[in-house]
Amino acid sequence: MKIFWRNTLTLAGAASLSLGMAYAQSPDLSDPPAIEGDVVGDHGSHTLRMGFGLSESSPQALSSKYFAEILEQRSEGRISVNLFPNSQLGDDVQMMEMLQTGSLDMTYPSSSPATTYVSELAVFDLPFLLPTREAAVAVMHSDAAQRMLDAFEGTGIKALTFSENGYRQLSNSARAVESPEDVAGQGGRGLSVRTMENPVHLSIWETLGANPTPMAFGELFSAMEQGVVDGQENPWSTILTSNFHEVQDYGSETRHVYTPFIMMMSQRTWDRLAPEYQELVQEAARQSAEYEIQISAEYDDWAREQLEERGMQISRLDDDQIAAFQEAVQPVYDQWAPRIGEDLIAEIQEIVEAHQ
Ligand code: 2Q2
Repeated sequence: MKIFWRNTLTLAGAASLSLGMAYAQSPDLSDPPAIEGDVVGDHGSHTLRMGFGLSESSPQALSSKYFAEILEQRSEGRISVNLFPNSQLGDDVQMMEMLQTGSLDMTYPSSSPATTYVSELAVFDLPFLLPTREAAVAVMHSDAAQRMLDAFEGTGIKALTFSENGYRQLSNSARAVESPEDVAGQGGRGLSVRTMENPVHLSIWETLGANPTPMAFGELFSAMEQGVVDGQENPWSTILTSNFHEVQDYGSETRHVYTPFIMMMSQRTWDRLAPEYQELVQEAARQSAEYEIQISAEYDDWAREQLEERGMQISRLDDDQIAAFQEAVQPVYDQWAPRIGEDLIAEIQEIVEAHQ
C-alpha cells in the first residue's frame, strides 16, 4: 500500500507523490508497534481521504500513517487511506465542515476549534489545568472524555479518539518573554499573538495583556513572516516541524495549555462501513493514538533542543515564573468555569489529583 503525500504544489489533483516515509524523522522517535490482530473479512472496498494541518514529519502525520497501515494490513488492502498533510484540503474548521457534508472522510483537529460542536471540550483550553502528561493522558482516557466524544452524535461527525497535540509554548519575534508583564509590554504595547479559533484562548491572551488574533493554522507562517502577528503558541514539535523558528526568534516554555487532538470520521463514511470495519477503524484509531502520544512525548524535548540549535532563544521558566502566569490567568477560570461546567471541571481535577 502506498501512502500518498500529495505535494503542496500539486493541490489541484495532479499526480500524487508517494513519499513512503520512514518513521524515524528524528533519531529519537520510536517506530510503531508491529501490527497485530486478525484480518477482517471482505466487507467491500473503501478508499478514505484524511486531511490534517501539520507537516509530514509531525507526530500527527506519523501516527496517521500508522493508522492507515493498520487498516490496510488488517483489511488485506480493502481499506486504503490517502493522507493530505499541511492543511492542503483546508483548515481545521473547514475540514470538520467537510466531514459533515461527506466531502472528506477523516480529519484530525485540535479539540479547541471543535468546541463549536461540543462545548465541554473547552475544559481542555483552561490554562494550567493538566500539569503533567500522566494526568493529561488519564483525562483523555476517562469517562468524561468518552462522553465528549459521544456528544458529537448528531453533528455529522464520528469522533473516534483523543491523542496528544501537547503542551503549548509561546513563541514571538519581538522580545524574550519570562513574565506576564513581558507579554503586555510597556505602555500597552502588548504582543500580537495568533490563537486558535477558540474563545477561551482569546480570553487567556487578552487577560495577559496581549492582542490576540484567531487565525487558521495554515495562514500562520505567512502572518508571522509578514509581521501581521508577533507570535503564536504551539508545542515545540509543531514549532519545529512547521519551521516557525525561521520567523520566530524567542520561545518561552509556558506550558500554559495541554491540547488534545481528536481523530474524526465523517458520519456518512462511518455509516457506509460494515460493523466489522467500524470495529477495525475504532481499534486502529485507538492504537495509532497510543503511538502518537508516545512519539509526541519523545518529540517534545528533542524539538526544543533542535529549535535552540537553530538559533531560537528559549526562556525556561522556573516555578515562580510559571506561578506568576497561573495567577495572571485566574480570571479566565472565573469567566469560563460557569460556562464550561463546574462539575465537569471538578471531575477533571479529581483525575488530575489522582495522578499527581
Ligand atoms: O495552533 C493550531 O492550530 C495547532 O495547535 C493545531 O495543531 C493545528 O491546527 C492542527 O489541529 C492541524 O490539524
